[in-house]
Amino acid sequence: DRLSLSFTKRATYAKNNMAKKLFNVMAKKETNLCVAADLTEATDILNLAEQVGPYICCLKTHIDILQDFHPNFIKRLKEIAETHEFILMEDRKFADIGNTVQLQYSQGLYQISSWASLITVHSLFGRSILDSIIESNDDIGVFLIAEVSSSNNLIDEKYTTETIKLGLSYESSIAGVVCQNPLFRDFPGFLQLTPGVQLDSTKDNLGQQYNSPEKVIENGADIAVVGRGITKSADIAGSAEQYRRVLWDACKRRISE
Ligand code: 6AU
Repeated sequence: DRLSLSFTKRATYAKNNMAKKLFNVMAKKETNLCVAADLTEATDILNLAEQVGPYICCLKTHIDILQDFHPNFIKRLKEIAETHEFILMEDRKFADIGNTVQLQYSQGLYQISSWASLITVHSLFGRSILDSIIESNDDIGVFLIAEVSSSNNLIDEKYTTETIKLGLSYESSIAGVVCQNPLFRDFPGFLQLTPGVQLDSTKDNLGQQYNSPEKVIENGADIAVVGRGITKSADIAGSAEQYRRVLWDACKRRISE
């Protein structure tokens, strides 16, 4: 059962390079916190990255919400990621035919394939979406979306099960799965990324649903994504440190080897 294994041990099971890297960063920095940098100005994201850097394993962006995107922003973000040893994830949630996804992934304003170590991908379009991404860049860690945190979403059990199967058949490119439940306990090389995490709230007014840090770890999360719980806090660094500690303590309780 992956839930009882240490992250150092799980790194040895990972077939995907980025997953290996992520496990090792998590173990070294003692954190399973990923911050969702959902801010619209470049300097705000850079300031956030500097403040939360010491406490996170991963910083997740939605690059297309930036009002003032410039390639220099990526250069600076990469420097901060290197200094604080965290990994960049672009939460693009690709969902289209292979040809279009290839263009969205490697062309356009954002050139995602040139800087994001991790990306999110919908399983909806099947194998061709993964083939097209790997053809553009085989040194990528993909998180496949198997479940979502939004209320009244349309994903059913079959879709979730088929998503896990698809992921398992692309072991060397899949870093893990975005989900809310422990769906793949027998595959210690995969990471479970769980969003919808907040200490002070159970929902927002647009369908987002939150669980506590303890609850998501109990539900199998290896990495918890926290956005507004941290970005809206008056003390960003203090709040990131607090989420890191609560998540890590909860995680330590389930690890026995
Ligand atoms: O903590 P929040 O609600 O401020 O932000 C949650 C972040 C957002 C969402 O785009 C993302 O997590 N997210 C995802 C991801 C990571 O793919 C899936 C999902 O089911 N729910 C969700 O909120 O950046």
